[in-house]
Amino acid sequence: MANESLLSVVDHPEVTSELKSNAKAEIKPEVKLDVKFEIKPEASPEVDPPVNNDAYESIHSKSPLFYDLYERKSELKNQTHYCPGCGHGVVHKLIAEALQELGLQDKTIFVSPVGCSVFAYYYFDVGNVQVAHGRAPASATAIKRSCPDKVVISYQGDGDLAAIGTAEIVHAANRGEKIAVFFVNNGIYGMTGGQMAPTTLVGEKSTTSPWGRRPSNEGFPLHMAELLATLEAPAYIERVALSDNKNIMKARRAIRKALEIQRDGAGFSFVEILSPCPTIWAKDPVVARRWIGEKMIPAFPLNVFRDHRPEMPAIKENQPPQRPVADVLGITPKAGAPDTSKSKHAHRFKDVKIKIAGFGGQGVLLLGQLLIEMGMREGLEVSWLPSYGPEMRSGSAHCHVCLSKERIGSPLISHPDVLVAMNEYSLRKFAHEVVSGGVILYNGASVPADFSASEVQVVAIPASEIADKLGSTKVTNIVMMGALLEETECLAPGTALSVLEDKVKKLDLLEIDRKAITAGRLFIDEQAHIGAVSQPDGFA
Ligand SMILES: Cc1ncc(C[n+]2csc(CCOP(=O)(O)OP(=O)(O)O)c2C)c(N)n1
Ligand code: SF4
Repeated sequence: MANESLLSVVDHPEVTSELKSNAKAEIKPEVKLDVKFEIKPEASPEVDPPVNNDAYESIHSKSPLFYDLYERKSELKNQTHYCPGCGHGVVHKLIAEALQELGLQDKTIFVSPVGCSVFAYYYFDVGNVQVAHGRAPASATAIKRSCPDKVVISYQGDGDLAAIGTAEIVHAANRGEKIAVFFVNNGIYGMTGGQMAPTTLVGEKSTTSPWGRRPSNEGFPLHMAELLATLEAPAYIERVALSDNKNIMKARRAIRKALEIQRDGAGFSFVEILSPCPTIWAKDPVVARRWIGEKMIPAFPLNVFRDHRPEMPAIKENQPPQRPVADVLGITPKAGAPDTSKSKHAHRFKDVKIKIAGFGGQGVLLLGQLLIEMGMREGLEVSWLPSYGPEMRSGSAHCHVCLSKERIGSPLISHPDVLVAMNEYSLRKFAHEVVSGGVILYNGASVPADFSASEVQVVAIPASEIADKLGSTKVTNIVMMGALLEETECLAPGTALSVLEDKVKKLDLLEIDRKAITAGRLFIDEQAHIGAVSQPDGFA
C-alpha cells in the first residue's frame, strides 16, 4: 500500500518524466510484495502502522551556526524568508556546515549583499555586515585587511556581483584578496521581480527581455568564473551546481575548500553556484533543479578553473614605511603635549556609547570628533559615525560616539548610554533609545513640562544661554562637553583642554572654549537632577 501511494506521487503531472522513470524502475512490483511492515495482528491491514519516532535517531538538525530563532518577523521565527525550493537556503546550509566542521564560527565575518540574500544576517550566528549593492568584495577587502585573522565571506547574487558590482569583484580577485566569494548564480534578479541579469541565458525571458535574451541587443551571458580565471592572483575558482544531490555534494566540497584556503591564508577563492529560483522561473522546485542540469550547465560548464596558490613576486624595494601612522603623517605630538601612548585617565567604564543630536550648525559633529580625539589620546578605542541631511545648516544632524577599552564591533549605536540633545526635537526623537540607567543631557533651561523619560536621568543645561554670556553662541557644544565630562567622567577635562589647544587656532575663541568647559562642569556640580536613578555599574 505504501508503494502504491508512492507510485501515485510519481505519476503526479508535475513530476518530471526522468524522475518518474527512475522512480518507477526502482519501485518494482515484486518489491511491493516483499515489503513487510511490522503490523500487529490486531491492526487493520488498511491502516498504515503507527510510527514509533523514538526508534529513529534524528541525524538532520539545524546547524549550531544558525540562530535558534530568526528574529525577523514573529511569524518567521523558525523559517527563512526564502521561497520554497530556493537555492539560497541550500547554500546557506552548506556554508554553515563547512564553517562548523572547520571550527571557524567565531572567526567568521559574513558580508551579505543586496538581493534576496540581504537577510543572511538573520540566520548566521557569526559576525555580520550588510553592504551596498555590488560592493561586498570591496567591503570584504577592508574587513579582511583590518582583521587578517578573520574568515571573511562575500556572499552575492548574480545581479549584485555580475552587474552593479562587476568592478568590485574583478579588482578584488585581481588583487588576490584573501577572502572567499560565494556567487549564487540563478540567472535573474530575484529580489526585484525577475529582471534580466548578466547571466540570463540566451533566449531566456525576463521582465526586461520579454522576447528572450538576444545577444544582438543584450549581449551574451557573462561567465564570471572563466573571466576571473584569466587573472593571475586568484587561488581557487570553481563552478558547481545545485541540480541534483551529486552536484550538491560537489558544491559542499567546493565551499569547504574555499574556506580552508582562506583559513590557511592562501588567497582569493571564488565558488560560482548555479542555483534555482523557482519563483521567478515560474517552475516547480523539482523542475527548477532539473532545469539547471538541462539548460544552465550546458551554458555554464562545471569546472575547477583554478586551484593553485598564486606566486607573488617578493619586491624588497619600495616597501611602504613600517612606522606609526602619526609619524608618517608628521603629526607626532609637540613637546609639552600630552603623552598619547598611554591612558591619562583611570576609566571606570568598559565602554560608553554617546549619541549627540541637534541641528546642523550647532557643532554636533564637531563635538563628537573632539570626544574621539580625546579618547584616542587617553588610549581608548574610539569610533565616530555621523549622520546628517542634505541641508548645510539647520537640518537635523547627529553622530554616534563609542569610547571603549576593547575593540569596537560596530560604530552604530541603537541604545546610547548618554544622549546629548542639543534641541527639543532631538530630545523627543531620541530619548526613548537611551538605555535604562542612562543619562540625557539636554540643552535647555528646563525639561519640557510634558516630557518624561523613565529609568533615565535627565539634566537640563542652559548651554546656549551660558555660551551667549561667555561671548559666543558657537561654544554651546563646548559647554555641553564640559557638562558631559563632569556628569559621566568618561574623559579627563585636562585632555579636553589639550585637544582644544591643538585644534582651535584663534586665541580669543580658545579662551572662550576654556571658560565654556569650566562653565559646563560647574553647572553640573550645582544643578538639580530630574528623575535621577542610581548609576549603572561601571558607568560613572
Ligand atoms: C544601488 C541599487 N540599485 C538597484 C537596486 C535594486 N536591486 C535590489 S536587489 C537587485 C538585484 C538582485 O539580484 P541578484 O543579485 O541576482 O540576487 P537574487 O535576488 O537573485 O538573489 C536590484 C537590482 C538597489 N537596491 N540598489
Ligand atoms: S525570488 Fe528566487 S532567489 Fe529570491 S528567495 Fe525566491 S526563489 Fe530564492
